[in-house]
Amino acid sequence: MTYAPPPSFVSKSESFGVEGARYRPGFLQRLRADALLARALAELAWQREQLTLFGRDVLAPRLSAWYGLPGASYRYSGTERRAAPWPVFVERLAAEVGAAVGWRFNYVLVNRYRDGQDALGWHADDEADLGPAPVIATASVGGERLLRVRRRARGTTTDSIAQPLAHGSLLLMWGRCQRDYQHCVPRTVKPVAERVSFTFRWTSGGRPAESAEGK
Ligand SMILES: O=C(O)CCC(=O)C(=O)O
Repeated sequence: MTYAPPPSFVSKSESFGVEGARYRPGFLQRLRADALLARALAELAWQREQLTLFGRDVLAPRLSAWYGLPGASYRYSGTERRAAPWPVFVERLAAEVGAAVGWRFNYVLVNRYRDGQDALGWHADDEADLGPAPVIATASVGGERLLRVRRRARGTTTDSIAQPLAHGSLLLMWGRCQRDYQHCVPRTVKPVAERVSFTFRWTSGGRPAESAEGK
């Protein structure tokens, strides 16, 4: 099945110059976004991942947590991340995001940027577990950070597009976006409040009970 965002999402969101990506500010009302941030900071099982970069073990410059449907797992950077059962407030967010974009999600990678020094490097969410044209939706709460997006073929940061990700916003990527582009959340020297992003996906890794198309 070829995915396209529903008209109800398109009418409330904006294009920012990246094919297969749209940005919706104000997806969550302010008080709801405030409460979600507070619960995420207090209740999720944050870990600092160990990554292997250019043959060296380094600690990720951010905290992360993984949740989803029973059995769902996701392999990236050479490691399998099995989802812990999602807490009810995360499951509710998954359902709301899914309803808004017309898709189902069985897995969320949650990233926590404690300050401007926490970041996420250039990458595409193009792992085999996500299929050839992943639908990926990111709800952001907390301090506003820039998402940078660049075409994979060119590969320089100077021609990247910058999209601010505001408190309560939703970013959607689909179709060839992961194949054609990379994205990152760069460090910033600006004073910035703590931020949490919930990146929802459908993974075929592990034993997910149902298929995304059976929605
Ligand atoms: O924190 C963000 O908005 C980006 C998250 C992301 O790129 C990812 O989880 O793959």
